[in-house]
Amino acid sequence: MTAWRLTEDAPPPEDGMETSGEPRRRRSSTRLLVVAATVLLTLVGAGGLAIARSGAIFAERPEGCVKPDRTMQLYAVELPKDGTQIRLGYGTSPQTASYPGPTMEMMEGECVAITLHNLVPAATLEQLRTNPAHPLGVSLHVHGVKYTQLSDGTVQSGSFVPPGESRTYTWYAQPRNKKTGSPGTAGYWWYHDHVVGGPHGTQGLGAGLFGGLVVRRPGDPKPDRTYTVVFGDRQSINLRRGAATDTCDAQNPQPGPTCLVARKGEKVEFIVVGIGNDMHTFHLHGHSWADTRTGTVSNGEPFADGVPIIDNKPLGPGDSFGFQVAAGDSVGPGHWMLHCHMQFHSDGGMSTMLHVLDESGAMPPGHDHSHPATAAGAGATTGQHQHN
Ligand SMILES: [Cu+2]
Repeated sequence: MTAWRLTEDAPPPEDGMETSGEPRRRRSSTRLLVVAATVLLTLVGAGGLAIARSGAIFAERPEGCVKPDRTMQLYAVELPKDGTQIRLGYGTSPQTASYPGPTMEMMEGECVAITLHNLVPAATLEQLRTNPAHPLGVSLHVHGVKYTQLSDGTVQSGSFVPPGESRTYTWYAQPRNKKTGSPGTAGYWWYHDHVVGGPHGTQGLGAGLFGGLVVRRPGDPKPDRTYTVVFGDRQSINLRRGAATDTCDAQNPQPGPTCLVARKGEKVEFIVVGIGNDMHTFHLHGHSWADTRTGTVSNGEPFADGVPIIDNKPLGPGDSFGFQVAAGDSVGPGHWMLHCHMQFHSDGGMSTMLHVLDESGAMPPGHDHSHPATAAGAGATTGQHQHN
């Protein structure tokens, strides 16, 4: 059967932010002075200082971000329940909210202002609240890049969004700086709520308020598509287990949080994140990657034997990493399993598939596939496999 066919034509990775070109160069000493003076003037003259809910005065933007290069809108919404579980998601529009949320992409040197609109009903937030004294709201807390207290996304700093309100968060992808010793911010990161339910956003995270962030350095390899894979509690991948982790339609697979699909040879990027309380190990069948910042080794460079090539990587809560692989490289099209390698986790349903189609976007004959957990319901009987 050749039902598997990817019809859409090389879309941008998810519906995240697109980078707006190369970061500006602004690094002569004279220029630095001017910038420093501008920062001061901006802070003092243009409302660059703001008073948080707590009453403290904080800078609005990190040093180096004179003004945002880009702005974007982000919406926190309530999604249909998963059984009895309340589900929330971030989206660049209320209609496209999902868990994980949109994949964010920045270039080092870029500064982005993200306005978060809280459309989650107060009653829903009340249900998720673990302590009646805790304020109702959602927030945006990010890992890896720079932000001030006003963009911390916590109750303590007053940087959250009550129901029906909006707030702008500023992220700065600080570049490397030899003078200060800054290592830069390029890497694979994530963002999440830090307020829903309690002071650490545990209920918000558990409900779906999280997403991936990649910060690139000029010259980094660009992928053809990006998938964010979040390993969490109760043997979950993106809060789903078993059959629910993979809802690809064989006739018309649409890339998304529950459909990891690519054509052979496409550069597929994974952003892998751990949430919750469990340790995991991330394993992808048939593909391996370099254990470097980008998960790649530069083409044309002599192979560095000091860089391990791996196909399995430990992942603790709050950890994130990423890599790129050429889909089906040397191994061809097929249904390549992606799972947690802690055996009781994979046995419990912590397993999904990367579907690699041929170059024309079709699944070659003989590659029928059914997930064990879907086999009974879907009536499929071929291609069953064990997840371990
Ligand atoms: Cu696991």
